[in-house]
Amino acid sequence: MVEKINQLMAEVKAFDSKNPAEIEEFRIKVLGKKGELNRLMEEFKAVPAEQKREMGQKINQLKNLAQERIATLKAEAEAGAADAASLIGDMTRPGSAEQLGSRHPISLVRNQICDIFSRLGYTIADGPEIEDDWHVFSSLNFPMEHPARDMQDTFFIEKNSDEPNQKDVLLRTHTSSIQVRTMEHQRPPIRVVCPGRVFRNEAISYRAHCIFHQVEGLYIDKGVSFADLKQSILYFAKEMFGENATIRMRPSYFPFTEPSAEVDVSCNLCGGKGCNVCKGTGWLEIMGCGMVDPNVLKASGIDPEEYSGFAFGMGVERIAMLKYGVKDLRLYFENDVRFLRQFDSAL
Ligand code: 2NM
Repeated sequence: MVEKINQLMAEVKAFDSKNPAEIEEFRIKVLGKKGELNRLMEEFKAVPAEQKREMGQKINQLKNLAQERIATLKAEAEAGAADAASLIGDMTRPGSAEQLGSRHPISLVRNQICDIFSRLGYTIADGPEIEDDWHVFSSLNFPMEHPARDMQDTFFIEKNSDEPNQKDVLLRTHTSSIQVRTMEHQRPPIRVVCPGRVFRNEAISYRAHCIFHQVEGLYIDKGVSFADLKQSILYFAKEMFGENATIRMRPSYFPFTEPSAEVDVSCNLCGGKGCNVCKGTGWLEIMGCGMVDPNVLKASGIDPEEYSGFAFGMGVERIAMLKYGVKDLRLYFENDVRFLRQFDSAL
């Protein structure tokens, strides 16, 4: 029996585990109801009276040793689990969401404009920001003395002559140059929208910037009329500003269109009654348009006797100001996140 007790003592001392289930298993084996210790207690009954005192002490020693050892191992296992948890965190916790950026309002509105015309069968065309005199001015019926050709209005990169030639290199002042390039390379029917940055030598203020964004459109086919233009623009206005939007056209002048018009949309803020945004008129100017001048068609190799077309152009900053109530155009260029974050739910 002494031998059995000594053997169990050695076993208890040697036992080591960080696994709570293993420790529990060992506890049941030694201290459980049908465990080794209770079996010893059964044997103890048969121990001769003169040995009982010594045996009893030994069994008690074994019991205390086993209880202490198991308690220590259990505490260590728990502490180890807490350490591991603090190291890798609670694996069942939901992950922290990645902070997403938001689209710039100019991109949002530019995409909306392009989408609306895509639904009317227009494709999107692209072109260079650095252009020549021909594609920005001469082919578009701008006379030599036109003020837009002035250094005061246009950023020239190379100004080689005051004669009409292709040597002047400049930053495009409108995206019409893309439409000219389209007409030069494609036969009608042509239906394109041309989004892009344009550059004008202007003093920066809340309503003007030297870099801004345009979307221009061009439709050329046999028998295209002003009525087609009006209906297309009305569709655009309703898609952009809501089903209740109406438009009006005022006669205007552009070198590249004849006749030309300025388009107003009914003010969606006051419903046409007049407010501070529409300055009491009930109308907001949104774009210019007109029938493409026969000289412009001819310059790009399209026969104006066979084909006619309309064109339109709008400033993306202006449309975005009206749509989102932005009061100062400079906000678009400062990239202040407090401004930009307001658009993270807008499409
Ligand atoms: C506008 C207003 C009216 C226009 C004309 C052309 C082209 F290339 F066909 F001649 N492109 N864009 C146009 C016409 C642009 O912007 C206010």
